[in-house]
Amino acid sequence: MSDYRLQALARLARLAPGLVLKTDPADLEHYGRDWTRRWTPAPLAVALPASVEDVQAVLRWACADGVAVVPSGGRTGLSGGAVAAKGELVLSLERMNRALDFDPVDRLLTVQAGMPLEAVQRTAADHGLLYPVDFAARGSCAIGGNIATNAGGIRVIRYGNTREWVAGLKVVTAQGEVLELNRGLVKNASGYDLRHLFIGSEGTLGVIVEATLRLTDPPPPSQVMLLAVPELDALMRVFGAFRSHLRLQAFEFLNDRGATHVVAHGAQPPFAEVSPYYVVTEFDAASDDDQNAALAVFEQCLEQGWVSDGVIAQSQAQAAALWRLREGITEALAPRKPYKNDISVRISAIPAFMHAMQDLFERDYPGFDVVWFGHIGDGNLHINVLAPDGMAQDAFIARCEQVTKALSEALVRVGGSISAEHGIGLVKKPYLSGTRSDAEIALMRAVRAALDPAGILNPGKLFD
Ligand code: 2HG
Ligand code: ZN
Repeated sequence: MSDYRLQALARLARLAPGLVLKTDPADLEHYGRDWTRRWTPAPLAVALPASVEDVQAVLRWACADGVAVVPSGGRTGLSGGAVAAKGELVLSLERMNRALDFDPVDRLLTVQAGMPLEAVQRTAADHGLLYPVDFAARGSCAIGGNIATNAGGIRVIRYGNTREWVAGLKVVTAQGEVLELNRGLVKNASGYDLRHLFIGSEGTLGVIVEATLRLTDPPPPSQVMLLAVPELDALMRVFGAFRSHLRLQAFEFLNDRGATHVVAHGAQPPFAEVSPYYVVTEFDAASDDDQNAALAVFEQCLEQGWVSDGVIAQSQAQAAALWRLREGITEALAPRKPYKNDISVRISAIPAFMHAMQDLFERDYPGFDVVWFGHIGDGNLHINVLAPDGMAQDAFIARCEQVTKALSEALVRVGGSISAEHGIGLVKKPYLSGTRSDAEIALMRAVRAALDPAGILNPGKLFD
């Protein structure tokens, strides 16, 4: 490290004595990467503040010294938004992980940004309420990162994205100012709602240090069902039937390749016979009427030939086993370094779009292992492609990028999005202009320049 950099870090340590600063190679590697595993981590150092004042000091120092800062939560992101590969300072909110306040009348929980999602959910449950955003990375991701990507997950169909649940935000701007946005108000018609600008901003506009989250009633008892679906066209028909007769909490699908990998990773095989597609759905089942409705809709789907088999969980353990088939996919595939797409189209466009995608993949990924799964009830599909044996990683990524270009063009035609929930980060930057117009991107740039004139916050992410 150059003398200048060392002196700069020494100055930072003096300015914020509460800060933990790490420069060990193992720490730089650990904090410099996210789940993308595509870039070699190379941060300058890792700063772990204990307070909002520490965060302010870091950002003031970074502005003065022209050091780029990468805000960092649980680094479970899949788009490279939290990667530090160019000498940036990683600003990890890991130590700021406590619940600060709960108000039972407002049903608001205020937490520090580094709190893991699962801890937020548990704290809400301790107060007899529910924080309903949920997804497989719940134990490792941090609420600040969830907000910075407007995280979605498996219950969006019922509860919406993270955005719906943020009633207030405390943000430190690039210049070290503290903004208190919306302060938990239900109604607030006093001009631009800046809170929403920071939600989904991928660490480019400010550092989220605290969030005031809305909580809701705990969900009624539910049941989990796994369905075998024989063909693509039947997926949305089953969705239509289930949605019109039941109150859905989740409606997820996976293809047989997904099931194969999760089973190889320890999950129970779904049925005796392999099916091209599977659905995992969860719905309210508070009464016998609900349960009968579920059986009736299942039988109706069976008669129509839209499902070929099904099983309903008889216990919590069985429900967890069924969920594992869907939620275990990311972990099961991770060692193979899959190339990921996370796209969305309107729900009504899903059937035609899935056919277009299937044609595209058959043409452009011949012989590749293509795993499809995701939140089909939200119009959100995940596509994970595995490199054929022996193909070098660079050649594989280059090939996948070509397919993503074609996918992005198909998305333009239907007005879809290149990122439904993972964010643009580094991975999807080349395709942003397929989802957002030139005018929109120009305005995004202007907003970023207004909030961070020195360009220190997560440079190179979202757009250059
Ligand atoms: C999920 O829905 C996550 O499980 C991860 O968004 C998706 O690994 C992926 O591509
Ligand atoms: Zn997802």
